[in-house]
Amino acid sequence: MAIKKQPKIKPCPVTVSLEPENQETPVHFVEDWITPEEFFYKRNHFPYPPPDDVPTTLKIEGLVKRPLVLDYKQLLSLPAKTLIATLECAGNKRILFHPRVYGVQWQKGAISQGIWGGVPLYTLLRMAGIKRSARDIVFTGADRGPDQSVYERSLPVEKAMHPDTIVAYQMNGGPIPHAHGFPFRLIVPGWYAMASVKWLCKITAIDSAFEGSFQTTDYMYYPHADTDDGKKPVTTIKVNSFIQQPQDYDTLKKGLNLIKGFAWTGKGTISKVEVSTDNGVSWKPASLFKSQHPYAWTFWKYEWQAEQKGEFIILARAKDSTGRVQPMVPEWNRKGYGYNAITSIRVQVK
Ligand SMILES: Nc1nc2c(c(=O)[nH]1)N[C@H]1C(S)=C(S)[C@@H](COP(=O)(O)O)O[C@H]1N2
Ligand SMILES: [Mo]
Repeated sequence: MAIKKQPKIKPCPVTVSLEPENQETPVHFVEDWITPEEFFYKRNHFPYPPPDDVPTTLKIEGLVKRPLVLDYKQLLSLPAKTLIATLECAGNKRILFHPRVYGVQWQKGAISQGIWGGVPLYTLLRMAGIKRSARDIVFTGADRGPDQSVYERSLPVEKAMHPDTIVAYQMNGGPIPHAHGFPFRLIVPGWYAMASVKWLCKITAIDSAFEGSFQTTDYMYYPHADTDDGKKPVTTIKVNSFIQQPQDYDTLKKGLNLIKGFAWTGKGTISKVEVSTDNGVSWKPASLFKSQHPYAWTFWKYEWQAEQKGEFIILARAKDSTGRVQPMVPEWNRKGYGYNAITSIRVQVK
């Protein structure tokens, strides 16, 4: 009897919550630079906006000389730019904080990478004639909370005018899927992904610091449990890494074992990844596989000759070209953002 060809077995997203939909990428099993839509993590504060409620036009108003309303075709006719950028939720790895913190209990998969195509935001702001008095640019999504609250975030003018901050209308070569913000979403490479507003329908230039709740209450680092002293906004992605293989508490055989993963940063590029197989006593450099794209993650691998049986703690520590290094101890904060302590797993060699 002929052996039937097996269908290709695929990973699937890891569900964190369904209403609203929050799902992780199966990060141990992504081998590509580009995360396909079916595995792309999803992070939503509100239910999805019904597709018919999402405007098909983008408004640009506030402190501009020529307020604009642009449709899909008009946006497509403007000079476009394509970039590969990592999106990482500021709450990625929240579950690892000690003491534990409240919020969506993300493990290590609130991170994905897409090819984003669209128009640099500065092109639109110049077309509209942004005024000198503008200080913050506010981005409004079309999704609504139960009390009609809105998802809004701002960028300071300098970051808004950065040539790589784009209003995207393409993800991975096609129109942006509804869950990821069709028709338009902001992409802010290098910043945690709360900045990349989905279902973008309005851009407003204002002359003061924006004070919406997703900017002043959420997405702030609160270093203390019971006071707001020392609070700071969450912005740039910290240097970080992930071990894809082996997995935590795997059992390995004596001999050659491949340790691999990826590393990323929101500032500069990854310059080094070091691996320790003795809980930090000694460190060896991993081989890096860098993308041409400055905002893409870097794959790394290290071949470990496991000579002895026993239990081992394997660590990975990434450095970036600006000199930032993953710390041994994460910066604990009450809302659990920006966890980037040295990546650690435990394995048994039999
Ligand atoms: N309009 C809108 N934009 C949003 C959000 C949202 O809830 N509503 N969530 C933000 C957060 S916190 C993250 S991490 C990313 C998630 O993008 P994704 O679902 O495409 O992966 O979108 C950001 N943009
Ligand atoms: Mo997020």
